Amino acid sequence: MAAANHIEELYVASDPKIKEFFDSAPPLQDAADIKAKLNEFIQRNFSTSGDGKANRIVCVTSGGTTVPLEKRCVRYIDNFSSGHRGAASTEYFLKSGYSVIFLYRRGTCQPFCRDLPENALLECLTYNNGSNLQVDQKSADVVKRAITEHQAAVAGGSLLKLPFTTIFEYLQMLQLVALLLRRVGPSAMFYLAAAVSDFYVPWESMTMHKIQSGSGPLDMQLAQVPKMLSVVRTEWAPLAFCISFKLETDKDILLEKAGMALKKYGMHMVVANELLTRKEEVIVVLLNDKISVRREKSEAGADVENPLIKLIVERHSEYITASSSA
Ligand code: 9Z3
Repeated sequence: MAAANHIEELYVASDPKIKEFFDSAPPLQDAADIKAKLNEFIQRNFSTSGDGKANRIVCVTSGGTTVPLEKRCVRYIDNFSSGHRGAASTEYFLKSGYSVIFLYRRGTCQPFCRDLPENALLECLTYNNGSNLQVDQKSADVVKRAITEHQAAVAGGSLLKLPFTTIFEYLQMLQLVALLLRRVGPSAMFYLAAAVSDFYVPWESMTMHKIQSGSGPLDMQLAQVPKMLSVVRTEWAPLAFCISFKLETDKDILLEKAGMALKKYGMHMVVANELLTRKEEVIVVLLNDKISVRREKSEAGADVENPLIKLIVERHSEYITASSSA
């Protein structure tokens, strides 16, 4: 039996494939709590009388979604995304005066922690019997920067972090965010950097228990995940500025596919990137232009997200101005 959509009072989607996806998805845990947090965050950071960057809210999605193979999930399909793009971009949006809803995959890279070693607790702290815990001298600068900048964002109430794991959680949360950000109009932005699964096992056709290995080769049919990009644009938050990402491993088809996504889903920008060079260069595809954005190699610690977010903030400003005079 199909599970009821837990956010039915907000439900909007006229495409039957999308409706079917949400109707059959397992209900999002803590939906009421997530909704309350979002409402409180939007109320704090957006006022209809305000203008300027301080009144803008961006939803940054980050990391990859999983596809469970069993309801009591032992195995799942995953993807490579580290969440670095989303975490770095969040930092630059915050520095540009935006409030950020950081919708991220549990366990992936976090804003302000990018420069810390993977095992920061054990590698950055020292403890000699009887003395206090101390930050190792060689890690002091990077730890101070991470803590100060993170505390500033948290104290200012401009960063809301919401974790997801599965494709079901991600799309339900994206829907919730989009429907609630609708009232922010053109000052809202979607920066959809999460690597979203293209195929999934529908909940109702998924086995409850661990798939047994004794039954020979695994033969499973995966359904296509319906594309939610156009529904964000046309139904959930039609006035928001929308940026999606296109990832390919073959550069010959990258720009063509990015151009197709721009038109098909009505995106304002598509950021095209190749797997192996994604930290060096991205190409921003617009209706009448393609702009290459590169990391400034001569600057220590420079990353491609810095010039990318500058460009996006400029274009978002133009979009807000054009929307208010329309
Ligand atoms: C991206 O293309 C991101 O830039 C990366 C970032 C996932 C490559 P990392 O997390 O990598 O820093 O390691 N994200 C979107 C990929 C995606 O799933 N796009 C869909 C598609 O290509 C459209 S929504 O069809």
